[in-house]
Amino acid sequence: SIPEPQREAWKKFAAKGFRTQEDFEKEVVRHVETTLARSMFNCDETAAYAAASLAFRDRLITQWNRTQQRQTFADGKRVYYLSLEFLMGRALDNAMLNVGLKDVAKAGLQDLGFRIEDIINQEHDAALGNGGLGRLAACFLDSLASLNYPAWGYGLRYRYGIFKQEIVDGYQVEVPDYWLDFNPWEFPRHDVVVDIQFYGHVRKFQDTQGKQCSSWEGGEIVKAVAYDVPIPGFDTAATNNLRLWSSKAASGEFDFQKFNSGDYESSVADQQRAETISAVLYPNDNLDRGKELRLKQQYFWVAASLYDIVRRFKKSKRAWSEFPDQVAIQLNDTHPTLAVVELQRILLDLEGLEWDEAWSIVSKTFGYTNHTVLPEALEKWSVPLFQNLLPRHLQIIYEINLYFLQSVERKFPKDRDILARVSIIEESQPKMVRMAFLAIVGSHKVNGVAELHSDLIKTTIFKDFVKIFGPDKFTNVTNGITPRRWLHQANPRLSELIASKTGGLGFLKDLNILNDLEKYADDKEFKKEWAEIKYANKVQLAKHIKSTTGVTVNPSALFDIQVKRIHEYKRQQMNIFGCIHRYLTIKSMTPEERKKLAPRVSIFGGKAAPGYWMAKTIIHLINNVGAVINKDPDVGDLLKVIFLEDYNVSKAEIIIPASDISEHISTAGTEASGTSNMKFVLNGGLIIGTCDGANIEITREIGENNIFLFGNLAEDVEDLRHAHNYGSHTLDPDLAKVFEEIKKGTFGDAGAFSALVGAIEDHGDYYLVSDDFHSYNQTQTLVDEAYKNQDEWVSKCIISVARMGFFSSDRCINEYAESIWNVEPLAPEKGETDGLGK
Ligand code: GL9
Repeated sequence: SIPEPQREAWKKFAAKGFRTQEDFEKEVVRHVETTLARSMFNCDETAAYAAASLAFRDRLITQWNRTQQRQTFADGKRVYYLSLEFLMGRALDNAMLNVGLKDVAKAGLQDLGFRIEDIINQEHDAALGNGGLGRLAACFLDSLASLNYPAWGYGLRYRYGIFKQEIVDGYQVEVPDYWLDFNPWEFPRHDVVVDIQFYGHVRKFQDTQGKQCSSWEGGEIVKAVAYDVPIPGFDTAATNNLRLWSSKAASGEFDFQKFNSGDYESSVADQQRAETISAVLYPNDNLDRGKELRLKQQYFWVAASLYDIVRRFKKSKRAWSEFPDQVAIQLNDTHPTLAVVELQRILLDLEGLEWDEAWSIVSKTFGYTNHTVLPEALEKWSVPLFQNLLPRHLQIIYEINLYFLQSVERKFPKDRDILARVSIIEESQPKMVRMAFLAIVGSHKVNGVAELHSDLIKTTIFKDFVKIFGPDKFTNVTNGITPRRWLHQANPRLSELIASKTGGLGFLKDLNILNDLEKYADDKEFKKEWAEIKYANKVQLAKHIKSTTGVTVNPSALFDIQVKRIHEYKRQQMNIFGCIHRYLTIKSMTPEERKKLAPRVSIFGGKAAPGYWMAKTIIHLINNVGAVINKDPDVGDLLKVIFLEDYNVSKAEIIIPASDISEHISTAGTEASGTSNMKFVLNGGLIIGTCDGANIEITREIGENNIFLFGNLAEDVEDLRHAHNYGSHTLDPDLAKVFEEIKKGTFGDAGAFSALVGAIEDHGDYYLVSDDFHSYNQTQTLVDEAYKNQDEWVSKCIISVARMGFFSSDRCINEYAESIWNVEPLAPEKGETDGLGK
């Protein structure tokens, strides 16, 4: 630290960050000319994007520094959100809006010869996530900063994010997403480097007091280098940190000896192997594949993050027993569960605490969020793989399990079966470590992400643990979304209209203010403006559709949208079968009858995991159906079927504000929450959905007159499945007609779709497509009817938006803070804000 007498000089020159348009332009030009070494003669939009981003980054880092200083001085509890995925999307627009200087930037860029929209569109999405789980983490970071919570995110800096999807001849093709070519939003911290150990063996020894000790030795070392991404809060100077770890070979160099002796290939192999750890995001959604490299990623990230957290704690010179008062760590799904074991290892082997003392600290520190009940998604790691990669951790897991099972035995001495059911080690061939069980045993709270889901985990997959630990350990925190990105940024017109009626942008900080809109639900003038905004958003999407698919769609038609990862449980197949059913109905009508129909555009988007063949077949079918229907002159505007390529966060920002109806039609009990359902309603679209996930709470909030629910209930799913397998399974007659048409080859080679049809016809229809098909179509007919009455439709939309306050991720984060983390916000002081021109 700088000595007192010199601090005045520092204060005088302390970075402030721009505040006026003139200062912004000055910063942009300076970055173009110095940082980028360009001039006004070769400054294209890419360079202007880079310079504008750097100007904002400078500002954010100033705020970041102050926030960190303030938090360090306050010396209070911090939250650490550990997530393997952060699906951030673009940063520039978000930074401009959160800092509150978008207008300044717009005018400044215009003065320098650029349109702000073009500049924003230069940015590559930061796509370090698969879907809902990763985007939830991103919304949480926004809320944590906006609410002034002292919080850090920890993740991996993948060189390749989720792949880009191209559609070639109707098939999905995956293209690597190399996004780091130029990323102005990160700060490499080459001084924050952690050595991470793998493999090796455990040495047992007695210390000088005769105590039995263990030491993990040998193996190999990989370096973790920190990259920091500033996370600005909305309308606050608080700027939090997302720290992403990148892997590097320990030597940092390739082997010159091998190189000189002509062994060129293996000379760089070590380096490459080390860098492989953080190279790619695994592209699976709701699926565990048990690959060694994935376990390596998990340990690498967890060990680096814990080292960092423990180092920060140790600076405060507190007693270890105070660790849980200073540190709350949230496990986003089971991916970071090794953190439980790693902290126990640090306390036991490195800090010399006794087992019980260490374990009491560990189990007060962690909270675990479960995001799915799908059995194929529950992580398990093979014991032999573990033994080889992390020998000491496996020992500790066995010990945790031993003490846990002993306590269970004491509690249920007569129940022998329970031990096998709840053991962290599954007695299979090979044995497996059940990560969810480890996470439950190692955490003080376990939560699901919507009411139904939180009930389901208590009554199904974690039932025994409720008996063991009592019901209070299990809780619900219904997911939320940030209204900053998903209303203000994605739908600026609607945001402005709402602001004009609710007294400014306050609703973005307290979303319950939306309630004020309800009194305009019958206001003619307001409804007109509302409808015009929806139409303008649809025109914008229609343009996007035209430019990417070549298909012309009518913006006056009902836009029916289903965008999300492609998965059988989400039932995009039911939607496309419904489109075929609609098509057949249209074909069978007289021209007079057709005139009475409401024109519809069915829009799909989403990626299939590269190894998920059935999901890829669904994409193929959607494209083939579109190719037939879209050029059938009998159909015209009455039905168009569109598949939008490469669905991602920035496309979602265009797509979501343009929906009239969106589909959230998972088999009841399978979608833990869903979050796009919330985004669509918040943007003035209605939804058609099953009684699943957060749909249920959305219904409770907005009222059942404002949502189109259909289908079987979660409580009936098991019986229906049983009946399919052991009773007689008759196909819904309309679905049978759809299948006939597919088999005739109307949509191309029928063989290509036989597995899709067969799963329903012959293999038990696990996702209950046939059971729900009739009520689905009937409900779609109700949607058609309702849409014809535009006046009533718009009122429903307004009322729904007015009642969506509950689904802000701010509410959600406050619930975590109060009921799980026990942390308080730490607001910036006035001066901190003033100095930055807010
Ligand atoms: C998910 C659930 O499937 C969603 O229903 C839930 O809304 C989110 C966030 O809680 O978590 N769990 C999960 O593994 N994914 C989810 O979206 N998958 C992906 O993120 C791809």
